[in-house]
Amino acid sequence: MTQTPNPSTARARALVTALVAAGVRDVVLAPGSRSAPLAYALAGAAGAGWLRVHVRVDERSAGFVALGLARDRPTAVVTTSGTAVANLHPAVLEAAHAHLPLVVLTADRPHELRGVGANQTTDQVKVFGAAVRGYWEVPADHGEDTTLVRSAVVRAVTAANGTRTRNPGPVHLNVAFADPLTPDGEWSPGQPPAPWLDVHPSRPAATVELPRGPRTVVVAGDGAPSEISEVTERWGWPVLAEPSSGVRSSSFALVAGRVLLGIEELAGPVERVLVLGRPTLSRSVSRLLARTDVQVVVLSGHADWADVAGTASLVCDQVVVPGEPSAQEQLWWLRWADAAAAADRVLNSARGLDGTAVANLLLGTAESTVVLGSSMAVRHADLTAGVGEELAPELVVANRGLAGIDGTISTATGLALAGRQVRALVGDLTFVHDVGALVRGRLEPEVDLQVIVLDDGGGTIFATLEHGRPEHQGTFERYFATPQHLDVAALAAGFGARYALIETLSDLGREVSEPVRGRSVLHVRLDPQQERARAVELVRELETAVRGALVD
Ligand SMILES: Cc1ncc(C[n+]2csc(CCOP(=O)(O)OP(=O)(O)O)c2C)c(N)n1
Ligand SMILES: [Mg+2]
Repeated sequence: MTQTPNPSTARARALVTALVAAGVRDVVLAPGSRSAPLAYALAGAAGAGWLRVHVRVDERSAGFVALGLARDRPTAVVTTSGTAVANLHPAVLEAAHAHLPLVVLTADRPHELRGVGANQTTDQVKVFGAAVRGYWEVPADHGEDTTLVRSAVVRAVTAANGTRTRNPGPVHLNVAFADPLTPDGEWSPGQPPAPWLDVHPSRPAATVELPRGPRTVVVAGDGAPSEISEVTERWGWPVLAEPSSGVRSSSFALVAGRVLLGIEELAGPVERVLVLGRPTLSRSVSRLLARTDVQVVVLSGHADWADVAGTASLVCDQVVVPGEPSAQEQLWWLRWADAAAAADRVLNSARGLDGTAVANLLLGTAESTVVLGSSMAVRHADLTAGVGEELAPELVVANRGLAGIDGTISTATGLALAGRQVRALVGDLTFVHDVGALVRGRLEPEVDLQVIVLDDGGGTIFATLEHGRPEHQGTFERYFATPQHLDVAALAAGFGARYALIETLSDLGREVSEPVRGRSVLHVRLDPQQERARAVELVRELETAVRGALVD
């Protein structure tokens, strides 16, 4: 006869069952004692093939691993109580701004142990503040009825998916467990549970007709509505798409969009701009969107939308543009296409190893998923490659929600665990920020992840901003660039990852033509001074070439 499980064990099993019923298939778990009932229940569920459990020691990293997995479907991350919970905050914030369904499950002491000096006990109630789409509390003492647990989980996962709200994002379930925390016997669950609640979206997407006529450009940022790339083909307008927008595969997407938009002869005549997703990478896009003489139309697949300057006059899900491009529209497109062709010639002219060339090569040949680190990695990619190529939109990923330089290797690991082959392009500081994510648990499966480090003596991006001006030279190195003593080879070796020094573009070409197998680190050593100068010079060169093409 089977014994009735103790309350914490019963609650944990009910929680895990409800998560699976609600569609969660991956859980990232960091170890702890208060969360033990969940660990045992997850082990049982994983044994029955209900879900996969990925075990990580560092909760900050675990949060980002779950974030990477959450790109494909809702993913849960489980921690014990105390500082473990707070370590999830960066990933929760990124998920909030990137609209990713991250289900945070934190273990807590029973509420009567708060504020009385109990070990590893703090106030976890709404600890993530406004960053989560919802907070649910499962108390330790609500009896044996599991309906409440089911109800909380289904509401939490529904909120994470944004099914009713069209506002996907992170959610927090804080679950109190009373002793005993260990089960009395093993759990061998049978068939996976069927969904017990069928939740439908609250209303269909709204479509608005947009007339042809005004000189229009499309700017696309991260989080652009999916499948929009194809639609842009019918519009016939120039598309200036950031790498992670999913819109660069449009045959109307142009390279060096941010340079083109910085040229008055091109940007000046723009009368209307269609914004897809949330562009964050360039000042020329922000300037365009701040203009009051331009009609700004925002397409958002979510409840909220990006309109930093407050200039938008229309927000909708989709637009239909009637008819074919007029002769005038075709000329407008050709003018931009010629300008981009001139930029493309500069970008593809023979040159040595620099950040842009690395990004160009990597995205130009991408069959695997490419994760772009914040800072120059994503900007190099933005300037150059992967435009109009056969690049599946979902292949380029970047944490643009808050553009942190933290958690990039962890995010890439999550994507690899989702079954993708992943190459991550990161700066040296971005690398060291999350280098701990290269560690592999002895009992965890290997992941196929290649990290390409642009090692350029710290934060090159700051050299491209005001801080790089000669009058700030005295503070630049120590307070902004922050070069580190980094032995990348030794670090890779310490984590058991393969290391290769990349000295030429053909070295890199060889590496990226091979499939990604296991963890590897490709080390691109760059001269800091040259790289900083190059970042500024290349933009000047592109501007000159584009202006030249417009005069011809
Ligand atoms: C978590 C976090 N801390 C600080 C910053 C501010 N920041 C932006 S870029 C950058 C330097 C990045 O250096 P590196 O990774 O070497 O990239 P590079 O600029 O050289 O391309 C810093 C510190 C940030 N974006 N995120
Ligand atoms: Mg750097």
